[in-house]
Order: sequence, then structure tokens, then C-alpha cells
Amino acid sequence: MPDYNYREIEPKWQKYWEDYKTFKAELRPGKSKNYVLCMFPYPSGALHMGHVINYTIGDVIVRYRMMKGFNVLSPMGWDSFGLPAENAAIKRAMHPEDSTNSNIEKMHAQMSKAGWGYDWARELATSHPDYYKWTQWLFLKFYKAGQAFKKRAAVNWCPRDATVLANEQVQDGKCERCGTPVEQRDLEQWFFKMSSDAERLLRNHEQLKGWPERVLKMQVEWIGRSEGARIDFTVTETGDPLPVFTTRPDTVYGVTFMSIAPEHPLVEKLVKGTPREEEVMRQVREMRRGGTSERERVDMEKVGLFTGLHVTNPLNGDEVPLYVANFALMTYGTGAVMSVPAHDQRDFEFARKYGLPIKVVIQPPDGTLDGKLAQAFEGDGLQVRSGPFDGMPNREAMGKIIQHIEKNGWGKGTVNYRLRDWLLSRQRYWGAPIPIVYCPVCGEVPVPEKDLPVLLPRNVEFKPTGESPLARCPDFVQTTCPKCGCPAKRETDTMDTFVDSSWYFLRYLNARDGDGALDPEAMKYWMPVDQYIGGIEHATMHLIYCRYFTHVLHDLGYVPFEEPIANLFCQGMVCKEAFYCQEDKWLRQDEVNEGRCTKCGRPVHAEVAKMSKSKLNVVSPDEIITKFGADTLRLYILSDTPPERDQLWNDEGLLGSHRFLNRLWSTVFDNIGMLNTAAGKPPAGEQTDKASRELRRKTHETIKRVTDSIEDNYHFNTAISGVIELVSQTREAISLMNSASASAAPSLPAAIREAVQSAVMLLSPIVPHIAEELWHVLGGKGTILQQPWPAWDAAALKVEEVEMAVQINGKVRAHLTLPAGLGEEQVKEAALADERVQRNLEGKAIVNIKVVPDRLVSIAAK
Ligand code: ANZ
Ligand code: ZN
Repeated sequence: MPDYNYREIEPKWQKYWEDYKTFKAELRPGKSKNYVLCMFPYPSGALHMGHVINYTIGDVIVRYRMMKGFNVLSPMGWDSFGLPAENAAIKRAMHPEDSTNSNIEKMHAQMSKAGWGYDWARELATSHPDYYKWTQWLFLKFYKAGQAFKKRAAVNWCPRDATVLANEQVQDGKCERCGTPVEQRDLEQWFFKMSSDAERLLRNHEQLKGWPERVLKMQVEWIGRSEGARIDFTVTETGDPLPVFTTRPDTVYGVTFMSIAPEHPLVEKLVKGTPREEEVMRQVREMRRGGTSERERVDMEKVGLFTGLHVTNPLNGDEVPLYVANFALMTYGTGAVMSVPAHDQRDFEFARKYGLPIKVVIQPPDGTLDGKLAQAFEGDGLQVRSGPFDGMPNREAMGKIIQHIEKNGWGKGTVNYRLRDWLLSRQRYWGAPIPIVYCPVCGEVPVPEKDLPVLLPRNVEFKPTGESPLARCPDFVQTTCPKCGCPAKRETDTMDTFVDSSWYFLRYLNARDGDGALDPEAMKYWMPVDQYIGGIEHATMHLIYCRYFTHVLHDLGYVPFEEPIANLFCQGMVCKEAFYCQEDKWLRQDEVNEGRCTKCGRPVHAEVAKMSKSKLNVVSPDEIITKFGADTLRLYILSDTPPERDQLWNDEGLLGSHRFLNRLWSTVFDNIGMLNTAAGKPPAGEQTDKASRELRRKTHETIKRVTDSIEDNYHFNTAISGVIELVSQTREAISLMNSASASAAPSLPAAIREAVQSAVMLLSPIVPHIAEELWHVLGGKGTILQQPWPAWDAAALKVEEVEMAVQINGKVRAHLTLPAGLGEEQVKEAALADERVQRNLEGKAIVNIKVVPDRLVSIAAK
């Protein structure tokens, strides 16, 4: 028997799939399509376990659906622009273009070695001109539709990466990439008008039934819809209007001070020339240097400073002090907050800190008022001290107060969103140039479509300085105005890499098409994506951006649908133990001995963490594939837990998977003669012997179980344990057949062949190389992917015998093996005939006998 030589068979089948273009997808009208998409990687140069879990899930779905008869599209490409690629290139002292392209080559080869099947004819890389030409084209469409525009704004600035960051790229006040504290800067920047899409992004959740609940929830929170009102206060001393946004118009009579964001343009104007000017402006600068992103400021210690001015409440004429406060955010609502300490905990704490009055206007149930309040009362109750609204339940008063405000021209009922416009310009080199020209005569002029792409020049000093590197490249900057021909200058910022990834799934459909960005016919056939697979970390960035992009393209008439992704699956993380020593920091596993650091002897702290280079707990997929084969890795990565859950890497489990594949291999090769003589003789139910019928039942149960598990949110782990059981039972049947009693089971060889063949087919999406090989050895032709997915025979599932428990007065006294589906009278008879039952009934009179068919006989006796 040949060894399980994965080193030979894996490249052999990979070559077969390539030579025969097994994964080539063509538009076939009338044939059911299935678009299976995995989030494309950025070409870091090496696959990690995160890729392995993501792309293995995708590949199993692809192969399963091919066998199910779908016309499957499975593309792959490269998210190759952006900071990570650029930083990696700087580190390697290479040009980003060269390092990106060489990384792509390496990773492409690694992907093939993992056995993932893609239609490589559709491969794309976002940093190639034939891709970004169309990204620029889309930008122009957005620009013309008013969806891309330039404005001056306070932006998050990472001093280390020397570029602006989207709000989404700031975490805990730090740059998501490098961890440097983020600063605020005032800059002219390009934005997409994503906030205009907030309502639709929420509304269309209706259409996203195939998305995980938690992703939708994260999006809802991120979009942050609030209903309330704009109320126009006025600065008492100057008459300047100062509107606020509030979700609690019912508390407007309880306003005891007003808070304004340090960035608010009114601040400087109001304090100018007043005695407090210097102090206020110093504080303002201090707060702004805090430099934290807006969302983080919410959690900071609340600080404020009295401006010396007041505002007048239009509803009751109260004049209350105006504070500059760090918790007031310039980019939310109007940048000013009416503060109601009695009913808002944040305002309450601020009022306590600065000795400001607290005025209850919604009666707490226990009747506490004002100064006696231990904390803000945020619940519902009746209005008090609220003018004409006294005595009204506050929920009802909200609407009434809004009406009152609107009638008097003091404001308006409004909806406010947390979702901001998308800041898309970057002061970095490695991105798609923004196709805009600045002319001294004509102003801002879009580059004509015929002049696209605006090529990213190669010879640029691209290390980050804060200024756009392209600005230092005169050949790039100097141009002529497309409108009037005057000397003009190009925009030197590049696009956020998330722009590139917001439409790549559409470009796969016509990746080689030089005549247009999108192909309507292909989109009509292939879209929406039937299954998208990727990490949960993209829930609020990529997965909102790509929806917004598609919405705009729909409005512009380019795509015939609004939602691009019908079903989304987010895989769990692969974790492993990581070890930390106070002295020597993170340690490799082999640097730990009996809980101590082998370098300094100190006790080591162990934790389970996502595999990461910094924690030295990564396992390299390449090494595993070399040592055990891709099939072992694929099987192992799916066998432990449902794939949406995080899993703990464990070397034992990996070996177990490898042993199983060896067992499967030898099950076929050890019995190949018998298996192939039995070909073409399927055991047909009734005429077969009992042992054959039992194995056959197991086979069909397993087919059903595997199919159901895959259909049930891809629970491959359950599918795998099902096949492992089937293989064990098959091996037992083989032993039986080889034993003396073989003559009692004449149909067994055929049943065994069916079992083995089914096991191979059911496993084929997961371990495709060994499956193709074994299937061939069993006489198959071509690729197993052209075979129909096995169907279970309902008749074979019929259980022949059941074990029934017999209870006497609630206690189980005997077990009976009876034919399944036996009638009630016959069951009773059999129970009473049983010797153990008779012994237990001795001297008692039967009161009642109940039968639960195929399960239980319950006897009551006295
Ligand atoms: C008065 C009030 C009374 C408020 C009360 C709440 C409770 P969400 O629900 O997140 O939309 N707010 C408005 N603009 C703000 C800004 N620029 N910076 C910081 N806070 C701001 O929050 C809406 C509430 O957040 C608004 O309702 C406002 O405080 C505050 F008992 O107005 B409220
Ligand atoms: Zn011009």
C-alpha cells in the first residue's frame, strides 16, 4: 500500500485544478449562480492563521455549492494600496510597488498550496493602474453627484504616520495602526457625503436577514440615530443665536447652564476683548491638544470653564451661564449642549463640580427635589416647573414641547446621526491619486475621464513628513487646466485605501475589461454576493463603506440593486497560549519551562490570545502545510469549534486530524481489491442482510447530518465528527467481513463501498486533495467537483430496532430490544413477557400500562 503521501498528491491535484480551469466561472444565463467572496487580503507577504480560517471556510462553501450544482464564482485579489504596504516597504527599503508585487506573487503561491480554488483569471490588485483608473472614475462620478467634496475640518492627525485618519481608524485616542496618540488639526480635506446615507443604511437592514445580528447591532450603534429637537438659544449679551440638539426637549425648562465645544467658532468670537479672553483661549487650546478623537473624549474627566457670557432659554427666558466644556463635541449635533443636571448624569457631575444649580422638571416617583438629588433622575415621570406642561407625562410632553417650539419659531423637531462624512484624503504616497486639478482661473476642475488614470509617479521620496509626498514631485504637480489650458496644479492627496475596497467585489465581475468600471450584464447575473466571509473587525468600516458605495452607484443608475451582500459570515479568531515574563517580555513556548522563563527564571504569566507576531504565539501555516499537508491543516482548523467562534490552537488536535486522514487513506488502500470488486452493486434495502442494512443506515444518516450541518450556518465541526464516526463504523464492518461470520452478510462489500465512497465525497470540500485521490483510486473520473453532492435515501434511514425502557412505578426495571414501530398491544405483551419485569411485578396488581411508541413502557402497579 502506498503511504499517505500528501507531498505528492497535493501539488498533483492543485495542478489538475489549474490545468483544467476547475474554478473558472462563466456567465451562464439560466443556470443558478452562487457568488462566494472572501475579504481580500492586503499583501503582507505571508499567510497567517487568520487567512487560513477565513479562506478555508470560503473554499469549503465554494466546493460544496459546486457539487450542489451551482455555477459558482470564487474570485481572489489584493488590497494592495495603503499604509500597511507602504510602511512594510519602508522597513524593507524597497519601493512599495516592488514589495507589493513580490508579496502578491508569494501569497498567490501560498494560496494555491493551501488548495483554495479561485478563478485566477479575475485576479485584481487595487494598486494596479487598470484597477485604480476605475477607482478614480468612480470618484469623479461621486464628485459630479455632489457625494465627494472638499471642506476644511478638524481632523484626526497621526504624527507618526503623518497622515489624517478617519474616525474609524482612531481607537482610545490612538492611531489604530501604530498606537501613537492622535492630534487634532484643521485641514482642507476630501470627504464622501456618507452622512446623507445614514437613514438608508439603517432602513436597508430589512434586506440583510443573512447578516449576523451582532454586526447589524454594531452598525446601528455606529450610525447612532437620535430623535429630538433643535432648540435655538441666544447669547444674552450679544444676541448671537446658539442652537442645540437635544433628545430630551421635555427637560428644556430644567436647563441651568449651556456647554459649548472648544472647537466651536463662536467661542473665540464671543470672548474676544472680554476680561476672560486669555484664560478661556488658553483652556481651549489645552482641551484641543488633548488631541483625542471625539468619541474618546466622552469618557474623559469632565472639565469646563465659564466664558463670562450667558444664554437665554427661549421657553422661559432664563439666563444661564455659558461654559466651554470638553465633553461637548463639535462634530455632533450643533456643537453646543443645553445642560440639564437634574436629568442627565454627565451634566449632574459637572454641576456638582462647578457649583451650578440643579433644577428638577420631571418629578421622580419618590418626590425628591433639586439639591437632595443624589444623582440625575433619567427616568420618566410628570412634568413640574415646566410652564404650560406641568402635570403632563414627560413622554407626551416631548411632542407637545416640540410643537410649541416650532409654532414659536424657536427650533424644530429633528433626527440626528452619529455617522460622520467619510474623510477620504490621505497625505501619503501609496494610494490612488485624487483626480482633481486646481486652476488659477477655473478653480477646482475634475480630470476628464479620457485622461484617466492619473498615474501615481514612481520616483517620489515617499517617506512620511506630513506633507503629501506627491507635492514634492513637480512632474506630477505641474499640469495644465483641462478646461482652459492654463498652467495648473494637481491635487496631491491620495485616497483612503477603504475606497479601493468599497467596490472590488463589483470589479471581479469584469476584471479584465478595459472599457468600463462595471459590467451591467455581469452584475445582473452575479450580484448580490451570496456569501461574504471575513472578520468582524470590519463591521463598522468596510461593511458600511461598501454598502454606502453601492447605494450611491445605485442612485446614479450604475448598479441594479442597493445591497451588495446578501449573506455575511464572520469567522472567529485563532488563538494560542502566549507567555509573558516581566523581565524578558513575550516569550516563545520553548522559552518557558514549568511555568518559568528559561532566560531569567522568573515565573511566567500565560494567557490565551489571538495569534500575533508581537506576542510570539503565531503558528505559520506554511510550516504546517510543509510538515503535514494542506488537508491536515484545513481539517484541523474546522474540526474543533463552529467556525464563527474563537478557537484555541492545540498541537495534539492537529496530529489527531493528521492521523484521521492516514486512517481514511489506509481504509481505502488496505481494502482496495474488495472495494473495487464491489463496484456497481449497491445494496438495495430490503434484500440485504442486517449488518449491511445497519452500515447503510449509518451512511445515509451521515449524509444527512453533514448536509444539515453545512446548511446550518456552516457547522463544519459537526459535519467532520459525523464522517469520523462513519469511518469508524465502516472499519468495524470491514473487520466483521474479514471474520468467520462474513457469510452471514453477503451484501456487506457493497455497503462498505458505498460508505467509503460517501465519506470521501462528504469530506471532499474540506480535504479536497486526499478526496480527489481516493475517489480516483475508487474508479472515479475527472474531478470530484463534477459529481453531485450525495443525497440521502430516506428509506435507508428507517430504524429497524429500537431499545425501549420499561418502568415500574417510575423506576426503570428492564430494557427491551423490539422492532421499530411495533403496535401498542404487542409492546405491552412483550413487556409483560419479560422475565425481569415479571420478577418486579410479583405480588402486585397492575393498575395501568402506558406506551410511548418506540421509547418507553410505563407500568403502574400496587
Ligand atoms: C439635554 C438633555 C437632557 C440631554 C437630558 C440628555 C438628557 P444621543 O442620544 O447620543 O443622540 N448632546 C447633544 N449635542 C452634543 C454634543 N455636540 N456634544 C456632547 N453632547 C451633546 O445624545 C443626545 C444628547 O447628547 C442630547 O440631549 C444632548 O444632551 C447631548 F436629561 O440635551 B441632551
Ligand atoms: Zn482653468
